[in-house]
Amino acid sequence: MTPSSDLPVWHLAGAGNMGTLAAFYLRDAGFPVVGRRPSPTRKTLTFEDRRAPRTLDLPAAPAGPIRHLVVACKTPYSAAALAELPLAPDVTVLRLQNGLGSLDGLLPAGADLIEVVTTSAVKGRHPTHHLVAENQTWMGRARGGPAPAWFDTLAAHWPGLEWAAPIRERQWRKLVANAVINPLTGLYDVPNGRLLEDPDLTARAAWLADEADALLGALDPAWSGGSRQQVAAVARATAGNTSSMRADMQRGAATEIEAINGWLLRQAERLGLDLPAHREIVAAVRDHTATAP
Ligand code: KPL
Repeated sequence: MTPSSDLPVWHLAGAGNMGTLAAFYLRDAGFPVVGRRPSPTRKTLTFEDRRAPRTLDLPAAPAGPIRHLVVACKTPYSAAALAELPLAPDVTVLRLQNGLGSLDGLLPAGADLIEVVTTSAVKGRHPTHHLVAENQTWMGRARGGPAPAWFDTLAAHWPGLEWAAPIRERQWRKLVANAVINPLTGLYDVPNGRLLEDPDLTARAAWLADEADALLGALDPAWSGGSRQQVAAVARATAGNTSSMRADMQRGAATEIEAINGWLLRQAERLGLDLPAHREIVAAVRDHTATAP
């Protein structure tokens, strides 16, 4: 499809695995997509099935205010990625990140923040990214509300994309899966499925899941709980995977613990609740990161 000049131009902050996948779908939908690097970048997407590898050129961003932005960097780099970006006062932001609250205080008051939750998986490193699983993706605002005008065009080119109004339940489900699987697999340096096989890890996972349910139930009495089972289902479906936090810890990179379990702890503190399992695991991950070679 040929881009037309009245289509939104999407700026990409964070051209890692998920950001690159989003850029391909946006381009397929006919939207111009530009990178944040000073020079043009070429990306390659490869597939599990027999589809031929595809390429995408991300031109450098034009000058002028940014009205449409995808934020897909790892959460610890959000502030750096957004610093000095010329955001329009009413910028639309697609947040494609783990955890919650990573853009709090970083966007203009009039920004339209659209949260993205996906069960698709992409692996690899710039400039080649490999689409491992193309599953479901939901977009929506925390407060609910209708889809923007461009959404249907994008959904026609983004397999499994749906609008969720509101999206909070999906976010909380994903958050709990990440809050249990990611730090445990990172600290013990095991694939996700090990949580179902090792009795000690299964017990620790249950403790983390139960605490998350207690907190989320206190935040919203309509929360249906059941996180032990939900987390086990995700661990089963991704049994052979290296979680993103395990991968970060293996290469000594900053982890997303503050946006995942840290978010749960901040909510608990507001409500005067203690979450000892999450408190301990956050401390352990911080220690690990601080002492990494
Ligand atoms: O989202 C994930 C992650 O690794 O960040 C899970 C669901 C745990 C799959 O690995």
